[in-house]
Amino acid sequence: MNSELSGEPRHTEEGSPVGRRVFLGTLGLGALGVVTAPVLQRITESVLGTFSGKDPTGLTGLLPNGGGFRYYSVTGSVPDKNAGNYRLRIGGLVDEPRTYSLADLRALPQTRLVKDVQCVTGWRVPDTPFEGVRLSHLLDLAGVKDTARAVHFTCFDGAYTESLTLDQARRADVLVALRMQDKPIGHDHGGPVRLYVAPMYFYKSAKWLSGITVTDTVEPGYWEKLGYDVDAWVGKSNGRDDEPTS
Ligand SMILES: Nc1nc2c(c(=O)[nH]1)N[C@H]1C(S)=C(S)[C@@H](COP(=O)(O)O)O[C@H]1N2
Ligand SMILES: [Mo]
Repeated sequence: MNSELSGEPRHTEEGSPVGRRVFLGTLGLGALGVVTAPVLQRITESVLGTFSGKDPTGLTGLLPNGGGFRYYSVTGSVPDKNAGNYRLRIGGLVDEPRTYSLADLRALPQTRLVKDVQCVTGWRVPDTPFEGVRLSHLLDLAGVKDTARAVHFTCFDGAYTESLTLDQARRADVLVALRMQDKPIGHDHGGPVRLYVAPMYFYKSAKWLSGITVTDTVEPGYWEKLGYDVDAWVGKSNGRDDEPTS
């Protein structure tokens, strides 16, 4: 969130865009100095490492509207998790809270979806395969209580959060994804497990997923507390019909 590249432009409640610099102005300069360098380094590494295969310049991910994915993280560094130490906890308003290892998740029925990825900042990657366990299946296995209305997601970066209404969470095109682009999800894309909310802007697809908590009200996620829509249907929210601002 401390650089122009890792964050998202924000909107006021009235819908008018607020530049990232304005937001940075609310942070202490000390924090800015400490955090900016690793974040930028991370992005550079990610762009050069992950995307150089598709783009010989290695710079596509830095360009507005360029092809391919961009690396996003609201934190400067994220721990690596693998089949040995990854855990996903499901709790809250459920009959049987439980913890899944990566092997547990792999043993459940897998669903593959191929759709377009759309970030609210404008970049888009068509026809991207995601594969994993339907969130609805995990909710059924846990046994959702009658009072439940929403689902909250936490991440092992220690900062990012997301939310869905229970109805949204039960859609067949919402996955706890183990694979992306027909391979295991790499660290930079939120591996080993990320959420994939196909019908919504990509900010809903929380990377480095570590917790699923069933709740009685929607608790807004990281960007949603900063003005993004909780209901992030592609094409219907977040000022996508507004004039471009840059
Ligand atoms: N944990 C976490 N998940 C996240 C984000 C983030 O900063 N942290 N950014 C979101 C946004 S805005 C986008 S566009 C996508 C980017 O995914 P990618 O890095 O695989 O391209 O992740 C989403 N999930
Ligand atoms: Mo995004």
